[in-house]
Amino acid sequence: MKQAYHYLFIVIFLMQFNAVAQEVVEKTTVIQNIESRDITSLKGLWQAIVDPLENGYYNHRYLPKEKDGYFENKKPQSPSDLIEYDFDSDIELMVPGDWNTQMEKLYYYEGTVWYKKSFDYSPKENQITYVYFEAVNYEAIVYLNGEKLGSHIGGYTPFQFDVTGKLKEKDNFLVVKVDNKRRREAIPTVNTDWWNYGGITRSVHLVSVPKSHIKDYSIQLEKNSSTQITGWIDLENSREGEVVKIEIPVLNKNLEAEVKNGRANFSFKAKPKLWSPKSPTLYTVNISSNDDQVTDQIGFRTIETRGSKFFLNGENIFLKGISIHEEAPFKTGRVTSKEECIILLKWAKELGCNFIRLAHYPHSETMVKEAEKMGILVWSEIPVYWTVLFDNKDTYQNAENQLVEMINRDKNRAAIILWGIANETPESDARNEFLKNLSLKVRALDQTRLVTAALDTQSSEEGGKVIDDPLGEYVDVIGINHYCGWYVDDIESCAGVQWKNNYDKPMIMSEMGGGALQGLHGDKNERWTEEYQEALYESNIEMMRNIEFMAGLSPWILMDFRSSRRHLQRIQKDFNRKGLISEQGVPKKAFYILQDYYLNENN
Ligand code: GCB
Repeated sequence: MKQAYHYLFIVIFLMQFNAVAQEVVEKTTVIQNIESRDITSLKGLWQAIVDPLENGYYNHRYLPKEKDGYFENKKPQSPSDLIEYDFDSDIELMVPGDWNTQMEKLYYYEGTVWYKKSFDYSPKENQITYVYFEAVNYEAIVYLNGEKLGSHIGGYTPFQFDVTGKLKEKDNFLVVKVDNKRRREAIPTVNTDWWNYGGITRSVHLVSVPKSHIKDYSIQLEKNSSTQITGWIDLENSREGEVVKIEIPVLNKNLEAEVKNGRANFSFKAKPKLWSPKSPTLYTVNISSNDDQVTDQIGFRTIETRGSKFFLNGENIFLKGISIHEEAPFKTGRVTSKEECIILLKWAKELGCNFIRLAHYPHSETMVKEAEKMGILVWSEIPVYWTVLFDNKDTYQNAENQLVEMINRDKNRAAIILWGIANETPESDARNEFLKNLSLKVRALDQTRLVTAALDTQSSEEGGKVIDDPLGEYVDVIGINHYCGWYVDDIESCAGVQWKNNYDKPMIMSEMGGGALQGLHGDKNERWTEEYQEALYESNIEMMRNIEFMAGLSPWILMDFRSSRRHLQRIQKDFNRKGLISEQGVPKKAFYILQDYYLNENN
């Protein structure tokens, strides 16, 4: 009997384990490169209901509703029916877009909003249809025609659901419960320095693919080689032994690879012109299977470190960067268009950058692709920021999921050289273990890029700073956030600060800076003036000239951005003012100091 219980326990345990594993798979597997697929956009106005008490989800006993939830989109059938919600007579919100900047009453709102979109759709024969979300902040529960499709956690990475056979020719309705409540155990946690924009912040598409289709692929140069291109192609519903073709017309390459267990591996010699900021060459790559075909623009480059230096395609490179939040120029709110991405990137180019740090979460795929076209190297990171619950297993799983989803989406982008796993996390054993595991995860998924983290944990000693955080051991590149002249020390002292590095690895000054209100002028000792920020940049640049292991920098930040920590009405008005450019697109004096450093030094 005891034995039987034991057995039962194991079965239940395995079932549960399986359920968790399936959840993870559901969350992390999306189709690669939707831009090249047959897609129907669901952008535009969606109907919406603001539901702070989650009345559409929980009953009065606080149990999830199995019926009569708002996802049913019910209508009264007779005058006596009681239905206390109605999408048709409620508000409308634009998708993609955050809700905070679309309606005054939603400016500070954090909680649940129900979104609904009705549409007609004629599925093609023998095709699979996915509903694909580029990003929803933070938790999404998705329903189609009243039936739950699934859920997703994490505000900045894509997810999809298979809706084949569930669509009608007329009057489908897709309902999404979006919840951006901050949670202590979440990634990010409750405390950040950026606006918690809620909503379906990036585009939604219906993607139609043949039943047997190219689901995902990886194509890049083999580690340490500039002539061996290697990779794999995953087919969904493939036939064993099916052949896939890889064609790079400009390189005169035409190859075939056989699918085994759903995957075709390949490796071949080629002499591509290497991608670099000076010449961002991208090649058209056509991948085709019996039934499907995908086209991508792919660049090839190598990146490595030797001692404290970076080598791109074997040549030493200094990273002249700037940090960027995904905040729209001129109108603020989340970036929602390619044009907005291009404006931000052009400003970075004008500043003289060859590098950007996309802080503090994965930016849109469009942002990364546009940066790549312009020849800008990218640091991409997940929002493991400040004091997340490092000793909580679910928190770790969530962080790892977001990391996997980020790498999955962008693994073919030559522009990305650095995966950032954390920002300014306080030292502890639990934190070291958590971040060590994330670094191992990156290495298991991608050996061709470098791991980094932004640290604010350097020690002080007489006359200077020492980089000695134990995390230094697990990363390839050490990011240092240091606000000399703003949060610590006087501007005049910055130029004289000496730095030591206990690790023989490159260091990027991943943040430095100070606030200024564009147009406010005065003495260089007066905070918030453009002159103060200018003097701060001059003094910090002097300090950086003396750090011989410094391999790049990404000062904080390109443009002023919204943050609910910034209450000084005279200056901030809910904006972090450390931008080199105001949110209205006007450069401050410090912009030209950094520009001069980038254009006239370190070429
Ligand atoms: C930091 C954070 C960044 C903040 C910045 C600031 O160290 O990494 O997210 O916005 O400082 O302005 O205080």
